[in-house]
Amino acid sequence: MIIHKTANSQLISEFAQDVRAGLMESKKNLKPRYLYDEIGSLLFEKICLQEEYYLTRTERIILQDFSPDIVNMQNDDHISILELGSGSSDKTRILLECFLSKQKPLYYFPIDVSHSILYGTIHKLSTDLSDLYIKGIASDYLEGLVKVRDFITSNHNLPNKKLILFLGSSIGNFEPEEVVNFLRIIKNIMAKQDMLLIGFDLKKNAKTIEAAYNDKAGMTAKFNLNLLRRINRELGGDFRIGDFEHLAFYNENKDRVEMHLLSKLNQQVNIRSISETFFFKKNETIHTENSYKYTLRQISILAEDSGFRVKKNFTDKEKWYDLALFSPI
Ligand code: AVJ
Repeated sequence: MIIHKTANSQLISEFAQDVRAGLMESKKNLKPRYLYDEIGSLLFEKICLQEEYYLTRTERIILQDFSPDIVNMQNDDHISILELGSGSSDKTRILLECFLSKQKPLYYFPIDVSHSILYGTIHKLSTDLSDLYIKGIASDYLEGLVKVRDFITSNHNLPNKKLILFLGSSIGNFEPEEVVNFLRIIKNIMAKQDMLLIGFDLKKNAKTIEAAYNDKAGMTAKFNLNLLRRINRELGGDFRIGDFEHLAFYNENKDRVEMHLLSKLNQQVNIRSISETFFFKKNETIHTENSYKYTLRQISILAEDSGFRVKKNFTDKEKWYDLALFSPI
């Protein structure tokens, strides 16, 4: 945890700082990464099981259908697999098993900010898949990538060709002005023969998209509202959860789903650890997440803008979701 010293000499966390800054803005907002405390991560896993949340299910189908093709596109070269934000590695397993049918041993480097999730994943995968060597890296994406790259270059017995996975449409959380920069940094860490496989949620009718973020079981609502509970737990907030509601809609002009927490009434909220009081008007919202949706054309432009070309798109029959294989140019 990064600790900052404030003017009045209180020690407050980065989370506290970001909450204060986000709630002081004229359009109140909180960063999506704070949705994922332990409870939030469990709720997200439940979202992935909901009928309306087509993203996970569709990505799994694409991996089942096309893993052999993805493996074949590596031309029998031995590769090491790196994964950004591996989470439970549930779907990745399909691809890992497919690689294992062609190359043994296989080296897999999951990178995830959560120690506890990594630990569970490593344990499970290594008991189930012999011939899979796993080295988990608990850090954020780019720091983890550099670490793994350096590890691979200094160990001559490891395949130095890399396939980097970035699944689950996590790229959708990046703002358009950030995403090119992020991909360029990844490109600079890659060698010419390496490849990058990215999961993109594709544009489709608004109803289908909105249903995915408003599931009937209320998991997405719980996930979103948990952010307020987290502020109450960790920062001594006094949010009355029942006085806020989950709001998610597709903003077609901006190609994104927006998730907000809406104040049902005029109210004020105190947050003890930062000694602040925030005022909410009736229907005012806290913007908690954007989830961008792409067209195949936008994906190809994004690739070019960041120094890649799309080697191949793997989509489902309905073209709801795309796994794009990028290669550096
Ligand atoms: C993990 C960012 C891909 O945007 O669909 C799911 C997060 N938010 N339901 C997404 C999320 C609400 C998810 N990503």
